[in-house]
Amino acid sequence: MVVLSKQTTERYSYIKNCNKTSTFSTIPVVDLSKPEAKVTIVKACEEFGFFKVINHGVSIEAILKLESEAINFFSLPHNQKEKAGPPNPFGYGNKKIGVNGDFGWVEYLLLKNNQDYNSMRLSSVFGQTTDKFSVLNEYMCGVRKMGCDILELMAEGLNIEEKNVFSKLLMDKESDSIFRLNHYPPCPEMALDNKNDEKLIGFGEHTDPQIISLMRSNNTSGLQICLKDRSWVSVPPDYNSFFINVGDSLQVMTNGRFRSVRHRVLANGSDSRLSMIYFVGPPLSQKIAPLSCLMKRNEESLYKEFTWFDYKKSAYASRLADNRLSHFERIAAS
Ligand code: GA4
Repeated sequence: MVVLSKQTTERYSYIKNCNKTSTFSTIPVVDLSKPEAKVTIVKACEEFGFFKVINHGVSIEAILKLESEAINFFSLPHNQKEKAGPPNPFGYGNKKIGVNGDFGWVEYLLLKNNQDYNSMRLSSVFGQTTDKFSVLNEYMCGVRKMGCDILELMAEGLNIEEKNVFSKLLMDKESDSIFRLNHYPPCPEMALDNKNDEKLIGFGEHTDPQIISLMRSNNTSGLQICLKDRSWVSVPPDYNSFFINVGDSLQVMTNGRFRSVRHRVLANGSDSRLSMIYFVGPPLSQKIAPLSCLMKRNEESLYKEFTWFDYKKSAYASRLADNRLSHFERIAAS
């Protein structure tokens, strides 16, 4: 349960005019088993920075086993979960997101792409048990494989000769990928307050700093994405599929051709939402810059040179809703 004190309730944000938000009915669906997948991926990344994946190849058993472990973890008494906190940046977090004053109606576990580290970080809650971590490992391996397939299709769709130009960043043993479990408990206040057309924020609007994010949730709604015209649309949940976000780093690597999608999660009055997100991050020393093979003649980079380490450092010093890429934009000399 998310425990709220009077002091923290005051720091929550609400969104007005929520009943006017429409449902995203034209969400691009990529069937990974179809030959047109690469074309659909590129179009979706250009238009929305977001798409849904079916026939993803991740074992449903692995998904359900991890979901059930996550439910068990979030059902533990608060003081037990706190033993795995605070998130520094890994570990258990409750309401507080990052270290710069963001709050949400959410509790979460942030984990590394390294099972030894994860079992050590959670040992005060789980002791030396290994079965929970093999469930996590199985899920992460399956999702990594899907991520690799998607990134290869992306390169093919962009007509890049080096098919693994993106996927090698995920498969590198130094890859700085991370994993997040988010639990949004039902918010009783929302159930009462619906008539006010105002919603409490579960996770505030932001873009992901990484390359892509691979998200699976249960069947509870809440996710919204921001379209090019700045309107917000609700994404209908689908527990059989994965949802993919383009992150800031991929926007840079494609020199702005792909769109890093702004998204948020609204709290729900009656149902609890559980999401699991694998954020594909490159090695810390990786230079993040537009790929030369994608640049047209005389096209200039929209961004200054930086490494993933530089970007991550700057991102973690920012507020959730900030436009993090603006510090790295190159202002064209007039
Ligand atoms: C957004 C994407 C991932 O969830 C995350 C988040 C991170 C955190 O929760 O600690 C950040 C946020 C995210 C971007 C700006 C900073 C850092 C919270 C925050 C205010 C794990 C990530 O990598 O960046």
